[in-house]
This record gives sequence, structure tokens and C-alpha cells, in this order.
Amino acid sequence: MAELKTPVAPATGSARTTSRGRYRLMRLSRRFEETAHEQFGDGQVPGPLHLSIGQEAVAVGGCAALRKTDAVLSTHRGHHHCLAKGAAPDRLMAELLGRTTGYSRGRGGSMHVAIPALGLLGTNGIVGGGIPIATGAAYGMQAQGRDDVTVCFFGEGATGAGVFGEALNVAALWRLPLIFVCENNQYVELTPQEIHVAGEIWRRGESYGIPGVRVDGNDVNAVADAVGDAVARARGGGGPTLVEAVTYRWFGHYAGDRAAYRDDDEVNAWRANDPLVRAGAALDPAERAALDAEVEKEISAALAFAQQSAVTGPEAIALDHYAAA
Ligand SMILES: Cc1ncc(C[n+]2csc(CCOP(=O)(O)OP(=O)(O)O)c2C)c(N)n1
Repeated sequence: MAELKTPVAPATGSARTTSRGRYRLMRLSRRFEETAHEQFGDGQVPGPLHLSIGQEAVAVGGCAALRKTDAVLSTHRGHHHCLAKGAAPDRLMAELLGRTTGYSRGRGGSMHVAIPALGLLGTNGIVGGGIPIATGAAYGMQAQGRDDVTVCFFGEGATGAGVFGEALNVAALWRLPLIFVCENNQYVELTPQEIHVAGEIWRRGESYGIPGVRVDGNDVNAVADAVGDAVARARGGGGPTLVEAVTYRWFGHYAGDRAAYRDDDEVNAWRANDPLVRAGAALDPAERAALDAEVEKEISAALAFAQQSAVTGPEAIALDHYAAA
């Protein structure tokens, strides 16, 4: 099979540091997922789909201070992390639709996206699975004498995994350049967090000497400031930080879950606290409309690219197992 030639469009510079850039990326993420959801409904997504709609500010704010050479570890709910780290929407859409031009040649779907050239070291179907990988990535950066950092996104459900405690210990002991970002969307699969999570997440690092902070995860600037401070400290050798960003998952756990276990009033209150609307309030309405129109074009092009790409066949299974000698 020919090598993929589609250029990667990294989100760098003003894309994540200005109000305009942050709003645009959040809008891109929102429209990307709405489009993927429609495709899922049409039977075009051959795999599960977990939507992060309502949580865009955590990813965009969380990646705002990052360079291409910094690493990000994502989760099963990771489209927004991928886009915020610079993934091209066309190749990401192609992955979801099982096409040969997808980031993993259409073999993995949304829970198996890795883009090493952009520092995106993987979405992950194993709850908490990104945490040890992030710890290793941060150790590698430190061992190589680089001033790059690793940001590890995970849900509040993952804080119950044993590996979280192990990672906090090692990260503190070795002062690793690692930022733990707990994206607390308040539901762990189909049950509210109160059933699974004891104590205060942002204080979990206290006894290890890891500073922690809780932020409004629907305020992109608040997330960017908190994670930005942590990134600056990590780059300077100051070690890890734990950031808890409180947000809300608008849709069910997976596409198809009608989330009947939630109260309408609760959902509506969180929808009224839309992080995208809040980010857009900083812009002139005409500028916002122009950005929305740009995003619409980009999403249409991404979908067309995916739809026009070849469907991945069984022959792809044998590719990429060994590095070229
Ligand atoms: C090790 C492991 N246990 C259980 C599951 C099944 N599972 C998938 S998502 C999920 C809940 C994750 O909750 P959270 O970490 O809060 O992330 P969110 O879904 O809220 O984004 C569970 C239990 C899994 N994928 N991996």
C-alpha cells in the first residue's frame, strides 16, 4: 500500500493562544463530532464512538501551551484532544469511517489514533491506559535532557485505577515533566461519579507533594491558565501537577446510549453553560460567523475526503508490524 500523502495541519501559534484561535478549535471539535455522530447514525462508523461534546474547553485549554514536540495522552473519548494537538480533521474522520487514509489506516477507529509526529501518543480504549504511557513519555523527555512536557488527559473514573497512584508516586519522586489533567465530566460510564470516586480528585497528589488545582472546565481560558502554569513549571524542572477540570458530557457514554439515567434539568443546566458559547462571547459576532463558516467548509471537506477514500480491507492487517531495517 502506498504511503499516506495527506499533509498534517498542525495547530500551532495563535491557533490556541488567542480567543479567536481557541474558539475556532472548539467549534471545529464540536462540528467534527456532530458530523461523526450523524455518520454513526447512518451506519458509516464501523466501531464505537464516544463523544466529548460539551468538554471541548478542556482539550483546547489543556493543549494551549504545548509545542509539537510535547506529548499528549488521550482516552476512549479523545477526538477533541486529537484536534487540539493538531490532528487534521480529514484524516481523523477517515479513521472513524474505516478508510485507508485514516491515521491508523482505518484499522483502529477513534480509540486507536496515534500521531507520533504531532506528539499525540494515543487515544486508548483501556480506562487509565494512557497514564503509565504518559509517565514513561515524561521520563523519556527528562532522560534525553529535553524541556518538553507530557500532558495526560483522563476521566474521573480512571482515578480509581491503581496505576494512577503508581504514576503519582513515580512522577513526584523523579520530578517528571508531567501534567495530569483529570477531565471530570461527572459520569463514569452510566453512573454518577459519587458512586465511584472518593474524596477530592485535585488533592490526590498532596501527600506525594504534587500541587493540585481544580478549575472550571467549561472556561477555556481558565483551563489554559492552570495547565499553562503547570507546563511552565514542568519545563523548568519543577515536576508534575494535577489539574482537575470540571465539565459535563452532553450526550450518552457512547453514541447510542440515550442517557436515560440523567435528569433533564441537570443536562439542560449544563447545556446552558456551553463552553463554546462562553468562548465565542469574547468575539465580535461578525468575526464569529466568519469563523463558523470557515469551520463548516473544513468539516465538509474532511467528510468528503473520508467518504472518497478507499475502505480499509483485510490486507491492511499485515502492515506496520515491523519497522523498516
Ligand atoms: C480497564 C477498563 N475497565 C473498564 C472499561 C469499560 N469502560 C469504558 S469507559 C468507562 C468509564 C470511564 O469513565 P471516565 O474515566 O470517567 O471517562 P469518561 O467516560 O467519563 O470520559 C469504563 C468503565 C474499560 N474500557 N477499561
